[in-house]
Amino acid sequence: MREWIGRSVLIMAVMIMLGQTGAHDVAAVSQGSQTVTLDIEGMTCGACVKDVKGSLAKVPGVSTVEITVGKKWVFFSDYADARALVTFDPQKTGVDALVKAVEAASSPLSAYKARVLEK
Ligand SMILES: [Cu+2]
Repeated sequence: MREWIGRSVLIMAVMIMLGQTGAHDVAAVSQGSQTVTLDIEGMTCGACVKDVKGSLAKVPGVSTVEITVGKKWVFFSDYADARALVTFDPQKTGVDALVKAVEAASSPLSAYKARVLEK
């Protein structure tokens, strides 16, 4: 009898866990955010990173912008090897607008270019 109760508790726990994963998937889909990785060209210092990041963050529909730069000799930043991970709402904006926003951050001193790496 005791073993039977233990087993049904276990089955119920598994069912609850499965139910939760299902609900989580639905929530993720209805939220509808998309992530894209852009390869950014033309940045040479931390100020460039700030400019590009700010320009991307200003695009309506963009929720997060994360810029990572490469490493040279272990601790020097390699700005030539940079990427931006952008999360956005595909109903409000698109990859083309993000690429344009990176280019729009260009100044007479530095021209930035973006290329889509992964959607
Ligand atoms: Cu710079």
